[in-house]
This record gives sequence, C-alpha cells and structure tokens, in this order.
Amino acid sequence: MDFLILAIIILAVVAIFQLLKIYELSRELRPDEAPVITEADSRMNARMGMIFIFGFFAFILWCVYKWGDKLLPEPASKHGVEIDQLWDVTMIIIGIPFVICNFLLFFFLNKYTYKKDRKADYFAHSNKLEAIWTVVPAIVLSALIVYGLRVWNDVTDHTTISANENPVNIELYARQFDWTARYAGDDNKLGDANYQMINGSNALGLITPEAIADRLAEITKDSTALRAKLDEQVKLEGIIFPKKSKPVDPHAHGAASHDGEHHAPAPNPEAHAKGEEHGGGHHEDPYAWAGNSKPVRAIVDELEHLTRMKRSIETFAKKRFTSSGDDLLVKGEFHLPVNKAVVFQFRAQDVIHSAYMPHFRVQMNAVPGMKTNFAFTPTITTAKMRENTKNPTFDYYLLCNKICGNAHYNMKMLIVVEDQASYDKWIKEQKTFAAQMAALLAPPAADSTTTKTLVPPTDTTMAKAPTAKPVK
Ligand SMILES: [Cu+2]
Repeated sequence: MDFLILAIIILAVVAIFQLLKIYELSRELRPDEAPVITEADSRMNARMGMIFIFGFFAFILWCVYKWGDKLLPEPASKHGVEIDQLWDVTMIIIGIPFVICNFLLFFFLNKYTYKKDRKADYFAHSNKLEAIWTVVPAIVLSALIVYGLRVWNDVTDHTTISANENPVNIELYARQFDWTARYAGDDNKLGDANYQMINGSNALGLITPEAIADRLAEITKDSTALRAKLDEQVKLEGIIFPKKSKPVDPHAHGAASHDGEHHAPAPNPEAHAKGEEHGGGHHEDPYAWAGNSKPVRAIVDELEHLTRMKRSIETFAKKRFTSSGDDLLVKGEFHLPVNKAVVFQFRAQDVIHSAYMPHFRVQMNAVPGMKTNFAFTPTITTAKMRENTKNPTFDYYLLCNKICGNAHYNMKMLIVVEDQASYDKWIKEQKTFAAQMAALLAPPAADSTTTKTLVPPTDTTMAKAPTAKPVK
C-alpha cells in the first residue's frame, strides 16, 4: 500500500515535469510577441499604487491617534524622560524622510505612466546624485547615533551615582521563577556571594561565617553518604582496589581526607590536576581500578566535585570577605524611596533572565555567572501615579523579560515607590539574612511565625541528601 502511494507520487512528479517541458518547447515555436501593456493598464497600476500608499499613511495616522500615547506608560524615573525624548526625536527624524520618499515613489509612478510615443530619459551615472544621497543620510544618521550613545552612556553610568549620591544599594536575584531583592543592610554594601554556597538555607549563595559552616557541614554529610554508596557499589560489582581491599571508611570526614593509603578509591583531585598539568605526556587514569564500571565512576566524579567545592569554599573563607549577614532579603514586593538614586545589581541562578521595569524605562539582563548593574532615580510615588493614571489599583512591577521557562509569565515582583519616611519604616521591618538563616536552621517548633518570610529552598535534593549508612 505504502509502495503504491509512493509510486503514484513519483509518477505525478514525473508527469508534471514532462508537462512543463512540453510547455517550454511549444513556447519556442510560437512567434515572438512583445508583452502587451496598454496605457490603460499602466494608469490602473499607478492609481492602485496611489490608493495603497494613502491607505497606508492613513492607517499609520490612525494607529498613532489610537495608541500613540499607550506605547509606554508615563516615565517614572529621571532618565526615563531622556529615553522618551530620544525615542521621539528618532521617530521624527526617520519618519519624515520615510513619508516623503514613499509619497514620491508612488507620485512618479502616477506622473509617468506608459504613453506610446513618450520615451524615458536615460543616464547611466551621476556623481552629484550619488554624493547627495550618501552624504546627507550619513550626516543625519551619525548625529542620531552620537545622540543615542550619549544618552546610553548617561543612562547606564552607575559609577558616578555610586560615588556621589549615596544611593540605596539593591540586588535583584533571579531564578526560575521568582525574584529576591537584597538590600545592602546597615553597611550599605552588598555582601559577597558565591554560587558554591547555594543550598537549601541559602538560595542566593551569600557568604557569612555561619553560612560557610552550614555549607561545609552539608558537603561533608553528602560526601559521607556518597562514600557509603561507593562502598556498596564496589562490593556489589566485586571491584578490587589496587593496594588495599578494605572498603572506604564511611566515617571519613568528607572528601577532604584523601590520603590514598587508607582509602584507595577516594578521589584524589590533586593527582588528577597533576595529570592535566603535565598534559601532552602520558595521561594516567587515577581511577583505573574502577575499570569500566559506570556507576562507580559516576560516584567518584561526584565525590571529586564535592572535594573541589569544599576546597574552594575553604579558600575564600580564609580570605577577607564582606559578610552578607546584615543584608535584608525580601520577596514578593520591594520598596524604593522617591527621588533617591538606587543602584541595582543583578544576578541569576540558573538561566538568563531579564529585569524589566517598564515605568522606569529599565531593562537589564540577569546572567548566571556575572553581575550586571543599572541605576535610576524614581520620581513618582505609587500613590501619585494612581492619581495620574486615574487608576486606584495601579502598581509598579518588576517583570522577567526573557522567556526563561514554563512559569516565566508569572515571574514578577511588586514595586512600591513611597516617601522617605514610609520607606524607612518599611525597611526597619525587614529581616536580615543572618536572622532568616538562623530561623531556618533552628528547630521548627522554636518560632513558627518566622518561617513565613523565609526564602524557600532552591534545590530540595541538596537539602535532603541521604544520610550515611554504617558499613560493618
Ligand atoms: Cu525569568
């Protein structure tokens, strides 16, 4: 049956091809005839062109009339006014030639319709014309670009604001699918963070002495569990270690104890690193004893990863860091004082997000592995904006403007702009990261009310790492 259908399709294609060939051949036989265009045809075309272009202009005017003031809401930040001016100037400068050129195009179509005994002037080249239509647009576009660049430099310059205006410092942290606002706290400095610190009680990976201790303890616990798992797997597969047949000690403290003598199968990242340094030479497999066992190699890889992480955390724990303990973590909504500069820092945990605050004319990508910045000064309070828009339920929002996953549409945060006194009152009610973490790590019965403000765990698998099983 399938073959029959295929045969029919092939035959149909061949038939169409043959028909086309016959048509081509027969055309050769017919006498040469010039395409017949009458004066009436040409006039008809010209008129249709005119109707089209005027219809098109009318449509644009209608759109501007209907939605021109709704493209963007009233700017509610200092630089927002500048951006809107740039937009208006650009639209006017490119809009005028657009209308003139398109009108002329159809006007000449109309003026010079085909007439039997009229012959067109023909010239191959004109330096003067070339010069005019190259130089004039070049000057106009250069002016527009310079203007645009100046506005851009002005709008994205957060260092001058940081240096001169004693701004509010806030971090917006993005992840699938919510935002966390982190206020700089008492020192007005955002504390340090590192992705390796991220765990169930520290979604932002913030660094404080307590967070470091918590994270190291967790890694130790995970490593112990992994070692027990490795031990079981090794037994199951009957793998024999090169020097000692004694299984790994599950009570060894994490992957940090890598003294190969007692625990032959323990991952040894140093040996590994050495092998890579010597590169080019003979590359020895530090886990040759594991043979081709995929499960064993997977566990060993994971252990090695944890070891590296632990080392890295221990290293930056020894250095001087700005503790994030005094930073305030806020979810759901965040507040800004009116007419005060705010410097934002953006980070992302998982994929690229984009912080979009349309009323303030702000959009900045939040990219995993790097920090981005933007500063602005809100100029209209939420209350005033409700009056201006005659909308009693108006609210400012921070939205995600990168399609970052299936709940992207719902990734938003309410922004409240208010006077300094109300802002000060609100900020006093917010909890520091240190306090939130202490509450989270405390036994649940201790204080049931505080758990409401906690940042939910980011990775539940991490938080629920299996506990080590004792091995006989
Ligand atoms: Cu997003």
